[in-house]
Amino acid sequence: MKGLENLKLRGRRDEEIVEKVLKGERIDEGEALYLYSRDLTFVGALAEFINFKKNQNYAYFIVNRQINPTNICIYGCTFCSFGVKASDSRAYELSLTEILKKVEDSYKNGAKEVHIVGGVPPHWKYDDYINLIRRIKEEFPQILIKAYTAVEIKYMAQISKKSYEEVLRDLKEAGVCALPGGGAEIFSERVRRIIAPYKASGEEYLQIHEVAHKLGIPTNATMLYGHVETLEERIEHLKLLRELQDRTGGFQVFIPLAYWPYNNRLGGERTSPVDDLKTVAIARIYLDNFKHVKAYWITLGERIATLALNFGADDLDGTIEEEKIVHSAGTKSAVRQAKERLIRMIREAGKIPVERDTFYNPLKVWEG
Ligand code: V47
Ligand code: SF4
Repeated sequence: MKGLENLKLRGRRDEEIVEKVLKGERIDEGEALYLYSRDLTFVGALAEFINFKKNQNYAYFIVNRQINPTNICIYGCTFCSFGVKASDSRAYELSLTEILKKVEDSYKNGAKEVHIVGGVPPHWKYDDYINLIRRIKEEFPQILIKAYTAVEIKYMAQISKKSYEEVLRDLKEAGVCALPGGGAEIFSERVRRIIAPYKASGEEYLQIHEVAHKLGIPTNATMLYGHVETLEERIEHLKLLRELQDRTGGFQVFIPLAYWPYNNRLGGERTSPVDDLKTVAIARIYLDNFKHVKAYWITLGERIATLALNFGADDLDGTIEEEKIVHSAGTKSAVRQAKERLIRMIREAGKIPVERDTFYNPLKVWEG
């Protein structure tokens, strides 16, 4: 990739940032914040320069299936349109047989991964969480299981009186190979008091991911943006992730999640395309110790997700098959994508599609 010589610089601050990016040095929090005031093409060019160094022209996707076993949840986060009380007419809970059938269908269609995340129901016992994984692994030993957010893991530790380490060891032994990044939202206590006062705190989220990394379980990291947080609070969130990644190297990917404001108590407005793309790009520039940034097409929509591949993202997530969390909050994206469509989106962005597994091992490259 070319250098950044054609960029229009607006002053000393721009020069300093460009110099750092060219030298592969990290930018600080003040610079990350400043980038939000710059135009999209400027931050996009810097982000793509870095993305190219890390991933060349490749962009990834996975054939996977998301399973949300239940929407019953004790936590009542105000931004969430998915979780409901057990007494709610919308409450559902899949049986083990139904879940295994979903995994079987997807497996037959070439799925390499199941992503399991749900509400936290008051009646689930510790063994329910563990047995679900064990049964999937027994029936489909080839499929990779990315399961349970830090929120669910904290709850499991609470009800079993086990440490995070013991819970994570049990999950690993049962068949979990990676943790998804959900539950991070925004780490700031001020924001959490408004949007998620009861579930695992930011500090607990980070502790659980750190323990997972020490046990050799890779994890993903997310940030839910576009509700009541300030730009400073977004950057603070990224700072905490970058610091943990410096200590462990266990994060595989960063996933910015655009907030959808419908059918929940928090309400608000949708994020703008410029904000979405800047957030992807600034994350790509600031998180120099993350290899991958995901453009999650469910929250971004297919069009912005495709564009994001030219603004620092190198991964689209996957075929998904079924998604309830963000669809409850109003996203108009499809619930599934054919593999061919993901390949087309990546090609449209001028990148080379790579089908991957959960760990970003390439399974097939569509060169040419
Ligand atoms: O933690 C909930 C988010 C997350 C809304 O690790 C909402 O590969 C937008 O984390 N608007 C769960 N987002 C999903 C998640 C995820 C998804 C895909 C891949 C991976 C991965 C992780 O969904 C929750 C929350 O941050 N969410 N409500 C909403 N109204
Ligand atoms: Fe429950 Fe998760 Fe929704 Fe919070 S975001 S209410 S923990 S399902």
